[in-house]
Amino acid sequence: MSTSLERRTALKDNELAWYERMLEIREFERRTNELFAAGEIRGTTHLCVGEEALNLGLATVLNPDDVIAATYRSHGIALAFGISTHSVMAEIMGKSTGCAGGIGGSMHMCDSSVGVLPTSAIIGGGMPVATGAALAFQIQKKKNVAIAYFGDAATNIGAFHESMNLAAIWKLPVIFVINNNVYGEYTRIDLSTPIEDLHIRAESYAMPHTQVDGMDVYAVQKTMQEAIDRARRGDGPTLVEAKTYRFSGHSRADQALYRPEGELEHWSKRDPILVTEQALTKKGLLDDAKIAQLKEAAVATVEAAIVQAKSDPEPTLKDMFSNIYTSAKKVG
Ligand SMILES: Cc1ncc(C[n+]2csc(CCOP(=O)(O)OP(=O)(O)O)c2C)c(N)n1
Ligand SMILES: [Mg+2]
Repeated sequence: MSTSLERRTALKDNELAWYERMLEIREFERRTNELFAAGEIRGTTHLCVGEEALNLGLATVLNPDDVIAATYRSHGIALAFGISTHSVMAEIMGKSTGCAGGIGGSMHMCDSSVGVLPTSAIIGGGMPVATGAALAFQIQKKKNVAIAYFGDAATNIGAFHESMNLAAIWKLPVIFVINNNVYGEYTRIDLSTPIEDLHIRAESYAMPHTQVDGMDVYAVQKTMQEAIDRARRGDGPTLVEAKTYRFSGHSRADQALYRPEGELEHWSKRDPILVTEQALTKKGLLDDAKIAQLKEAAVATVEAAIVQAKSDPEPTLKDMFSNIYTSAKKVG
């Protein structure tokens, strides 16, 4: 079985592998939803369907020793960054073989070998963490960058403004990436936020900013590369707003019946899987037979991960106290 780092490296300059990983994320989310509905997984979950190109766009331009602090909607980030389907599924199922030992669940993905800092359920929680990681890189004179990855609604929270301000004044190597998927929980952006184009908020902090089509992996890569180059040169942070769409409801129980009529259908035409399929077909890298074959392979990969995770052991009671520290010593 390949390591997270190998799975990450396998994406390098391999466009077909980006598409395959997107298919894997899509199928993973489809099956995760089914497993929750069937009561086979406890807790809740937040699907990232529609955000696959953004996930891959980030994973393919960052180096494995760069870091990302993402949110509870990050199964796709975890898979794109290299964590195995089995490890992510086992975590969601609360099994000890999961990437957080089965203690964290759906909202807590992590793997330091590929720079995935623990994802956070607290809105805005990852932004000061990414900013702090960038400060550490700067102090250590390293050329690495940190990504803060968060939703549109999170730009209304204090941590966003505090992190942006500090990053700008200290020229930290951090890129703030808004996944603007139009909704925050059950509320459309126009009901919670007075502007639709969120990147202009960077003006308040004299920070470079831009907007990108988050459904197009190539566009994400290009935009991110510019921001990353700026950060590595020592020229400070950038705010990137990626326009995506949340194809699912907010969390597992939500059917998103509050969507305006036709909105989902409108965005479905820009489905990132479809957009990538069209681009790769045009380049002669895909045809209908190959698409069908790769889709079948994604189904098999995810199914194998589920079968394995189902038979894995649960964490023990003692594991509850592993990795817990008091001020001076490790408890468990
Ligand atoms: C500090 C805090 N406040 C409120 C919540 C409840 N909450 C969970 S998700 C969410 C909406 C976030 O929307 P957005 O930032 O757009 O991210 P998305 O879910 O669309 O990815 C809210 C308010 C929370 N988890 N943390
Ligand atoms: Mg949102």
